[in-house]
Amino acid sequence: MKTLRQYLDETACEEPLKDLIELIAYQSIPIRDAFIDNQSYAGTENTYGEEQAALDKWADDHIISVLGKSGFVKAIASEEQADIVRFPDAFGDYAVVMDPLDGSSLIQVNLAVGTIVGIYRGGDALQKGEDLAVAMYMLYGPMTVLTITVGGGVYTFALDSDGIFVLLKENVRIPEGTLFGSGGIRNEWLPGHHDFISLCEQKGGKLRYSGSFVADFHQILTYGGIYCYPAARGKPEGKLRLVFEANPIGFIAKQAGGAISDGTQDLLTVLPEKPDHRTPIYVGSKSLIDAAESCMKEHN
Ligand code: FBP
Repeated sequence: MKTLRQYLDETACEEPLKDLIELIAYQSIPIRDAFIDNQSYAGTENTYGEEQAALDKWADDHIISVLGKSGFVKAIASEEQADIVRFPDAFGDYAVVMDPLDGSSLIQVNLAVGTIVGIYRGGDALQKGEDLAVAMYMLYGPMTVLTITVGGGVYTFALDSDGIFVLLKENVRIPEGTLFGSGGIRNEWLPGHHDFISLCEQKGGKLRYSGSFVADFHQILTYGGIYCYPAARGKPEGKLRLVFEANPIGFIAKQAGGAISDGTQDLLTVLPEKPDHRTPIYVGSKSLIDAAESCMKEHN
């Protein structure tokens, strides 16, 4: 089976970028091994006022330490850090954006969670999603699966028993499906979102919402459909973060023939104002994104 490195050697990526991608992907092994000793909450809050799981902090500290020592990375923007972490003496000129452990409320219940990563050239972490060089996530489920794009389509790899990522699927395309999942509290949803979810239900769509954005997106990538975390009454920005969550996942979705929106526009064209820029998110099959935007427009 083709390995991750063999796939990367077939792409236009420069050698240092291939090395950085592999370095990040294989941190999934120590992160996976850290689950058993990091089941509780850390007793601290992140910059969003969310309780940090011990594994959120462990994965964040671990990846920042590994990347800092590597010399490849000038800047890291992490969901678990209030500010951008800088390495001015790095020889490389990449910037990494990451959600070290997405879906952390599911750690204690042993459901699938993941690590979301985006890589930019030019050392600046606050770039538009459409300017990503690489978007990837490692999903810790029954298998450890890496989903990646370097701009030439989406590929998935599984970690084999020798600890090597081997090719699972190539040139993955998001089907036009009907699965749907929505965050937020129904009686706080805005009318446009209410209408959209009713439309999904009228189409006979099945509800799929686990509490982990990355796991729910992986289901959409496979079967088609849509994941939503909408704006709500008093929460016009929704919950999720543009830089660490929306952009890498949205870049993968677009490379797989899908789309990402905030309900009114392509999120990959939005320049982040600050690391903790929050945004409503609709990501998945193109036709459902178009339908969601139409529902929002009717109520504008
Ligand atoms: P983090 O776990 O990285 O904070 O991510 C946010 C998240 O957990 C998503 O993975 C998930 O889809 C959503 O929030 C769940 O939110 P809620 O509990 O409000 O439904």
